[in-house]
Order: sequence, then structure tokens, then C-alpha cells
Amino acid sequence: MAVTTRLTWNEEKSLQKLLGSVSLTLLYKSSVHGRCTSEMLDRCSNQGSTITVIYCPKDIVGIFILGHYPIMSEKFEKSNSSFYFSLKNNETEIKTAFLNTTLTITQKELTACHPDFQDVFSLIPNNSTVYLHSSLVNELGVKFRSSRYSECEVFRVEGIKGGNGYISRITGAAQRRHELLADLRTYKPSEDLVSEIRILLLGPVGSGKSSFFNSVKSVFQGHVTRQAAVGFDSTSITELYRIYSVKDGKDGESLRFKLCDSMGLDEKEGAGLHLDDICHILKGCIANRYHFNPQQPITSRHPCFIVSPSLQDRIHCVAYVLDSSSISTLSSKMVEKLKQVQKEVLNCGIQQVALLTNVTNYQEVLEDDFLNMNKSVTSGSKIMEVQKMLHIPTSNILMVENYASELELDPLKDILILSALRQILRATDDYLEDLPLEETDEVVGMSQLRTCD
Ligand SMILES: Nc1nc2c(ncn2[C@@H]2O[C@H](COP(=O)(O)OP(=O)(O)O)[C@@H](O)[C@H]2O)c(=O)[nH]1
Ligand SMILES: [Mg+2]
Repeated sequence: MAVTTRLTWNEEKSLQKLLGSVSLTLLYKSSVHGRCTSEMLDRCSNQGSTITVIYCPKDIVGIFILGHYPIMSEKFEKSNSSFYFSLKNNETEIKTAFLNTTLTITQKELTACHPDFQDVFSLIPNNSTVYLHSSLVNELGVKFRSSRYSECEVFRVEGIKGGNGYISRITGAAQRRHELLADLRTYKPSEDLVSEIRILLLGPVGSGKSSFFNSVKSVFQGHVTRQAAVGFDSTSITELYRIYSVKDGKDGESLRFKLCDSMGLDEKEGAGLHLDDICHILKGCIANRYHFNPQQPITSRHPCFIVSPSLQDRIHCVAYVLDSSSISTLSSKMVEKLKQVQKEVLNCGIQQVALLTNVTNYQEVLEDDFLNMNKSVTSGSKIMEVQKMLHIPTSNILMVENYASELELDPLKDILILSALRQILRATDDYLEDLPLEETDEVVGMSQLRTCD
């Protein structure tokens, strides 16, 4: 009788899709071929790339191994070549974890070792147990460190799109994303002057300011979220001043930066964010949720006006958000407006960067070894245009493709979003290190977010 898999049609399709529309051939099934390592090896060795699927009570976990299965007692020294995944029973969303591990197989177990965490994964066929290190438990979103499993299956993987290079690229991208996330999770502002950085997003209506906040939040939440309303209809245009914090995961700690979203700039007088309001935002005088009035800027009598803001309340970096597809068609009046704003920012001595959104060729980040988009030919000319217009150094002109209508995260978009954020924070650190002594005299504690509801 033919041996059949326990994967449902949906589960199998999701795994195939993850690997680039591959075909899967079942080689080993523990309940049929025996629960011991030698049986497993007999069937899986010399079969090329494989995927091992382990059926735990609530989750399916597994490991993809690029190239042949390891040989008994020999170390399998290939970095970037295996990754781990999890899948809730009967669901299609797969979580992946890309760790640089070395695989070893002995009579007793298949083990993956990481240079920092030691054993991160062990599969013990004889007593049907799988063990995961806490770092893997978090990334895979499973609720156990060790679990008995009811079945283990190994499949041969064939037809990897673009050959093994494809897997190396997706594992490389995932690893880069992982490093950036780790870096930003532990970020602390330089000099201990403030406990968190405030970044103000400024730019024309529709340039992607609110979407950038949503995108950053999505990356840290692990799924696409849309807290800030986006779009052009009257209910979606931002009219409130919003100081958003971002948590590391749903119940995680707040990260050490806040993104301040504002009303868009308008070239017409009496429309869009007023220049006087911008000055007050920069100085930290405007509280969260203040409702802008383009015709009448805030006054010190308003309940949302913060009379003596601390260094913590101030803006530490301004990001000019521009839609990269319409930079060359920005009207001269809008450019003039941006320059007026820039004058105020420079007067306050605040750090500035440019954030170009709607970068449709963002896949080119792969060619640039996940560094940034600045070397791409198409991006290069846009960067030069912005550099000429705003006189911002090219290293502070950052490119992102925000999450707009998609439902799933994309590691390449994440890499650009996280790289941009990291560069903004690094540039802001330079600003903090350079602050004149008299401005740093205030004792600054953890900020209480002031709100005017
Ligand atoms: N394709 C794409 N669409 C974007 C991007 N950023 C924003 N959008 C879309 O542009 C529109 C305006 O974005 P929004 O964030 O509301 O702009 P804001 O007025 O600057 O806050 C929305 O429909 C977004 O979905 C981007 O990077 N790529
Ligand atoms: Mg907006």
C-alpha cells in the first residue's frame, strides 16, 4: 500500500509555496518505517534537499535542509542552508526561523547547533520527542520547548525555483531581517539624554507618512497592521497629531523610538500643516492627538499646548517623506514649502533625513546584498534629485516600499523598512552626541505621553 502523508492539501501547498513551487516526495514516515534514526537515514540520505515535518499536538514544526541529509556522526557544516518552520494544524500561515546552525546526526538524535545558543533543535526518533531552544520557540510562535510527536515525515524537495541559489537568497534575506530586528530591539539612544527618540514624519498628503508608521508596526508585530488610517478620502487624511509608539510583538515592550505622524503639507496658503504648528511640534509643545486647524495654528492657551517641554518631548529627527514616483513632478510651490519647513528644522538644529516611499523596484535590494537601494540605477537618480533639492547627504536618503494593500509580510520590504529605521536612529544619535551642553542640562526621565482628548 502506498504510504501517504498526513499533511492536508492546504498545508502541503503552503510548504510548496514557501520553497518556490517545489514538488515534495514522501521518503520516510515514522509510523510506517520505524521510529529510529538508522531507518530514517537509510531512506533520506543521498536524496538531495529535504524537508522534515514533525506533527506535535497543536503545531507542525520542521526543518528544511538544503543539500543531502547529514551523515551519521559527521558534522554538516553549511551555513545558511537550513531553516526551521512552524504551521498551526490546518492553517496556511507558515512562520520561519533562519538560524545559522550546524547539523549533526547520531544513533540517538538529529541535532542543530548554533554558535551562541548551543543546541537549538533536537529530534529524538526513538522516543518521538522534539526539543526547541527558547529563541526558536519565540520565532516560530509555538508554546512548547519539548514535545512528544505523533508522526515524523521526511520529503525530498525537487524543482526549487532558480536552483539552490533561490533558497540561499531567501535564507540570506531572512537572516538579514533577523539581524536588523535584533539590532533595533536592543537599540538605546546615545548619551542617555533621552529614553527614546522622536521622529517626525513630514511631507505632502499621500506621500506615505501614515503608511510608514503602519509598516514599521507591522514588521515588529509580525503581521500586517493598519492602526493609522491611510488614503486620500476625507476620513483617512491625517488631521490629528499622533505620537505613536511601537511594541516589540503584541505584548512586548515599547521600543525606544516614537513615530510622530502629522497632517500633510499643502502648497496652498491656509491649507495643510501650518508652518507655525511645525515649529511648535519641533519644540515639543504639541501634545498627542491635537487636532490641527490649517487656518489657525495652536496658541499657548490651548489645552494641548505644552508650555515647558523637556528634551524628551522635542523632535529629535525629521524625516521628509516623499513618494519616489512623483519626485520629479513635485510642483515648485511644494518644493518651496519644503524648503521653508527645512529652514525651521535647521534653525532648531534638528537632524533630518529623507524617506522615499513607493519604491517599486525594491527587489533590487537583493542585488545590493541587502544593504540598501542606493546603488540601484533607478534609485540612484531619484536620490540625486532629492539630494539636490533638500541638500541632505545621500546616506540619509532612504528608500522603502510600505505595506499598502498586501496581507502578508515580505522579508525584502521588511529589510528596507528596518534599514531605513536603523539609519534614522543612527543619524539621530549623531545629533544627540552633538547637542550643546546647555540643552542637555535638563534631567530627562521616562516620558509621560501627554494627550489632549
Ligand atoms: N505601493 C505603495 N503605496 C503606498 C506606499 N506608501 C503609501 N502608499 C499608498 O498611498 C496612499 C497614501 O498613503 P498615506 O500613508 O495615507 O499617506 P500620508 O498622507 O502621507 O499619510 C495610500 O493609499 C497608501 O496605501 C508605498 O510605499 N507603496
Ligand atoms: Mg497620513
